[in-house]
Order: sequence, then C-alpha cells, then structure tokens
Amino acid sequence: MVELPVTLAGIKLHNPTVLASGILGVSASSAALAVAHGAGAVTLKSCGAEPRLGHRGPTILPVPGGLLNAVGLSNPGAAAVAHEIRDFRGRCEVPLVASIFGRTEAEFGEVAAIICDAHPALLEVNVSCPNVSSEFGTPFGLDHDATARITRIVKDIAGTIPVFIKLSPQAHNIGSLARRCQDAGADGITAINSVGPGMAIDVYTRRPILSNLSGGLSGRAVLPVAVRCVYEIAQNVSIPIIGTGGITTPEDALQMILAGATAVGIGTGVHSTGISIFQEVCRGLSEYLEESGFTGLDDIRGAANDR
Ligand code: RRO
Repeated sequence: MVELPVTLAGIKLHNPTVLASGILGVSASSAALAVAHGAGAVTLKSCGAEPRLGHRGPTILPVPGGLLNAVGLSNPGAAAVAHEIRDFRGRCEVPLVASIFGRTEAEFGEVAAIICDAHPALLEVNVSCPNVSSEFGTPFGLDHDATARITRIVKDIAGTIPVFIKLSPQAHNIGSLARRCQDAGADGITAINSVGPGMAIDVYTRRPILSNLSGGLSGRAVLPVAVRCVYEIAQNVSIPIIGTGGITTPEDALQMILAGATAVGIGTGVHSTGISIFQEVCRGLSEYLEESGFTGLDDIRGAANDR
C-alpha cells in the first residue's frame, strides 16, 4: 500500500483529496462527514460579509455529464462561518479550507479578517463565481489586475495562513493570471470553478429552467477543461495547485496530478458517486503507484509537463 501524503503550502494532508467548495455547505458537521469518509482536507462553501439567501429555486439541475448550478452564493455570513470553523477545529485535525468572496475588493479584506480570526488551515479566495454577475458585475477573476489586487489585500490580512486563489476557466490566459497571483503573494491556486455559464431550457414551458436563467457547469464533462487549465498554470507557477473540476475516478485524479496538481478537489463527484468517493479515489491512486513502481505522488506530479 503506497501512502499518499502531500504538502500544500506547508500544510500536511494525509492524502490529496480535498472536498471542493459549495458541495456540503458551511457546517462543521458536514465537513466532518467528508473527513470521516477519508477526505484529506475539506473546503467550506464561500462566505461573504453578510448572510445571503442566494437565488430562488431551481438552483441545481442535472444535465448530461454533470450539474448546472446557480446557487447564488447562499451562505450565513462570515461571523457564523467563523463559528463553524472553530467548532470543526475542536473536533477534527484534518485541514479545513475556508472560502471567501467579496462584493468589492475591500470587502474581500473585511471577510478575510473575520475568517482568519478563526484560524482555518488555508484560505480560498473565490474571485470566480459565475452566477452573480447581474448583481456584482463581471467576476473579479476575469480581470488580471483586480485579481492581483485582491490577492495582495487578502494576503496582507491572512499573514501566515496560506492563501489560495480560485480561478475561473473563463479567464483569458489562465497561466499568466496564476503567475500574477503568485507575484502578488498567493501561496497556491485552486483551479477551476464551474464552466460557462450554461443554460438548459424546458421544452414544455419553453423557458430556461434555472431561476437565474444560466448557471455554472460542473461534473465529468468539465474534466478536460480543468486538466488543460491546471497544465497551463503548472507551466507558469511554482506554488501548489488544487486541481478541481470533474474528478470522479482515480484516473481523473491522476490526470490532474500528471498535469501538475498537488491535491485534487472533488465536488460534483460526491453527488454522482457518493461520499465514498474520497476513499475510492485514494485506493485507486495507491494501486496505480504500486503497480507502476512509484513510491509516492511526488514521483509523477507534473510528469505530463516534462518535454
Ligand atoms: O453559489 C454559487 O452559485 C456558486 C459559486 Br459561489 C461558485 O463559486 N461556483 C458555482 O458554480 N456556484
């Protein structure tokens, strides 16, 4: 049995699987459930300064190859999430990733201050939600300068807590954007957020199904987009990457690691496979390493990038 430990910006994970943001909400109990089923780290849903209800239903829709979602950043607000982080830390040793968003650049800093006070192991900065542009305007993550400024603001506040910037696959030249984040002080990159937005239309009502009309696509269909993004990012940065997007099987996780990811985010796969997905992916990774004669994930990370 080959062990699978990885280190993300100095934080040790016993395996590379990370519950992705937005899948099991913000409660300490749901995060602990993923830990009990083998996740190497867990990410909470992104939170902002104030509580938000999010969009009206329907907010999530199964489509061929995955899910379309326009949840609309529903969350109980940073103060309540900070309470959940403290609760989680009291019961689990596994690293917790808190995820934050802001409606303005300055608000990213305000939310970071509240959340960092509760000492998550890592901080994810979500500049890439595709579902609130009618309210907030174009996602910050599509603007390289704004993303670099937000990175600097948050890193100044986070201090020793590693800061990971969550990027959108829609960003122009994602490799150079990741480089801007690194230069601005980011400790890592999470890639990717959902793809699109996309739309599904009910042929009987003849109207878009999601109340928000469009939503981000996640699940198996987006894996090739995510792998390409991680590959390009890995060619441009030396900081670690959490490769996220469409991972359902051990082979999917391997593709991400071969593209250069240090850890792998699992989100929609929890819906399609069930909570056992963390253990199943780890078992498959370990078997692959053993059968191929490798001693750990370091032996294969980024191998697809070697030319
Ligand atoms: O809440 C959402 O609608 C949402 C968020 Br914050 C995000 O980052 N990505 C996504 O697909 N949905």
